[in-house]
Amino acid sequence: MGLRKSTAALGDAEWTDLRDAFTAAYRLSDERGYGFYAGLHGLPLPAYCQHGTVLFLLWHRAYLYFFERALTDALRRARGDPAVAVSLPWWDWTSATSHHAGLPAGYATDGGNPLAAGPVTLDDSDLATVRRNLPGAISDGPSPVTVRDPGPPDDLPRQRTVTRALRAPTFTDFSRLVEGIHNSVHGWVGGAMSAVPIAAYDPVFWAHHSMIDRLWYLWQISPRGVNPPAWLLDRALAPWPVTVRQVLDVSRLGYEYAVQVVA
Ligand SMILES: [Cu+2]
Repeated sequence: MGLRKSTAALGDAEWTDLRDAFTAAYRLSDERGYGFYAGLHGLPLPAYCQHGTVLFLLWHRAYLYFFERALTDALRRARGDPAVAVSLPWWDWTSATSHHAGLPAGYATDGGNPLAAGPVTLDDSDLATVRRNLPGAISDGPSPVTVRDPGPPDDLPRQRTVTRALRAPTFTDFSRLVEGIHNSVHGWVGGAMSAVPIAAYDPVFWAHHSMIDRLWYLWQISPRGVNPPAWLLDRALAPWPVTVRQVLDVSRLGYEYAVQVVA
């Protein structure tokens, strides 16, 4: 069972595995690689992501699940070790550390950290579109990477805002509230993360969405947690070969969330 931990709880070996896995995935230019997964969210078209719909949480849970498997596969191939595995950590932007320091230290921009920026592997026409419409989202030059422009750390969402969402009485209410909080963090990170078509090229996208998925899990196991409406349960979550019903139980997907550490 994969254990997704807070970024504040990862040890040195886990950071090394994560960095190596991203690096290995960056190097794959086919459907096993980073560019393929990042691209499914927006550019290159078609965009599959679900925002502003009741499928928001459901689609992104499937997205994280298949991406996490791809990361693990990439690391296994790179190391020649079929036993290694990586789990996506979550970035708790409500924590005291985040409200003081902003982005998790492991994603910080410093010499050659693969988690600081991701390669934006789009063709020339899509790159021109991004540069025209989303200025400041990617770096200049022929091999662009994602850029960030984070806001003041204390502007990140607060625990009381999350607590209010966790009291939502229905799945659709909860989904709508959490998506709003989620949007504010995308905007706070700025740059590529604030633009849906290329947000998933920034490696911190996955830590942010892991936090969102975890909040849904916490709501699911709370007394208020209920399934999405019955009419939704057999909907497919394209392009993933799974239905809504199949992503409801994280233990069935083979992962769980570690208990929060104080940070
Ligand atoms: Cu998002």
